[in-house]
Amino acid sequence: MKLAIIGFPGSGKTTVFKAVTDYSAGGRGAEDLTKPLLGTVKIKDERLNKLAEIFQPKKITPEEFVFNDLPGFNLSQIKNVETIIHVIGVFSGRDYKKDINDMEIEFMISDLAIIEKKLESLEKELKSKPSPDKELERSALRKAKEALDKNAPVRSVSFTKDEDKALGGYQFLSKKPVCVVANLNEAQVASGLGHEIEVYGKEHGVAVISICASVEAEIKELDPSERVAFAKELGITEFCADKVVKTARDLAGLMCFFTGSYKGEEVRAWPVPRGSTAPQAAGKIHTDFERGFIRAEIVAYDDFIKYGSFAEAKTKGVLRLEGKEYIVKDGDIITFHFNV
Ligand SMILES: Nc1nc2c(ncn2[C@@H]2O[C@H](COP(=O)(O)OP(=O)(O)OP(=O)(O)O)[C@@H](O)[C@H]2O)c(=O)[nH]1
Ligand SMILES: [Mg+2]
Repeated sequence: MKLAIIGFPGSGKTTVFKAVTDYSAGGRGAEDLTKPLLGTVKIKDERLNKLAEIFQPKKITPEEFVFNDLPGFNLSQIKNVETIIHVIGVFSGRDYKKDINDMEIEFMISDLAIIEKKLESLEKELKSKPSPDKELERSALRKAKEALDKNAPVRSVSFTKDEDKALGGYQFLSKKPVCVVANLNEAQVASGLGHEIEVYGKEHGVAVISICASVEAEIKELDPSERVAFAKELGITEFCADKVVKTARDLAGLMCFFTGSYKGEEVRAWPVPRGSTAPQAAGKIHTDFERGFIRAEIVAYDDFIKYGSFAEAKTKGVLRLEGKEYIVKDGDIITFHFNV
């Protein structure tokens, strides 16, 4: 999954980026501000460690997400990301309600411009050469435009499956999930403003996380062994940076399945969209796995932990053979069989 951190200039995007990702100084030089900073985040998942205790693999590979951070206010480079992180500089006195609203408007203006232009060219095309596909695309675009004209984001529209397909090539910003990160200073955290903003988010259907990014970014600079003690001194019990990542993952509709074998190369968590079929999940590992999919051997996570091995799971009847139609569940441990 790719995520972009955006926000109005000086809102603390780069500070949030440093608090959240494994970025260490030395990536993009401060001199080249036109390029995005790239950083990765490995998802902490206790289940992966438990599986590693059983499998004893050579390495453990968690889910990994890529964040990019763009300087200033820049919407041009976020088209290809799955989830948007919108940082609001509450610490510098920004009005969070206004910023949440204004950013959504920026997304909608950008989408509307694309749609209007496309509709114009589609009208011309359809006049000279009728095509059912293009007609479907036009009606789907009209549906999106209708919402935007009423100040509603594209994500509020319910498209049919076919319409969704027809719009597959578009990357509407107001259709993407947004996680708002309210960047507070320490005094604001102490005053309970973070809680107030999160409540506001709940009431308005916006995912909001409040964070003191400058403090968390500073903690990140410390040696891992010192981090917890230092955080405790400051009264921080939970790193909000982790919450940002987990929330973004949920918003993107992702879950994960695991692969591994006893004393094997690696035990690994693979992120896939909820509702993925077994072949689609196999395709995450390799396109050959999807193309030549035969069947999948599956043990649910809890069953596997309970019985401690594939052999024992099989004896107890909880190792299942599933075919092409199987919908993968979060935590499934899967061995794919394929033929190419
Ligand atoms: N007091 C306080 N200052 C912060 C906080 N977060 C960021 N800042 C400061 O605000 C300034 C801007 O922070 P950045 O993280 O560079 O903001 P940005 O959004 O990346 O800025 P641009 O990329 O230039 O748009 C810096 O001087 C930060 O030290 C915070 O939580 N509290
Ligand atoms: Mg920046």
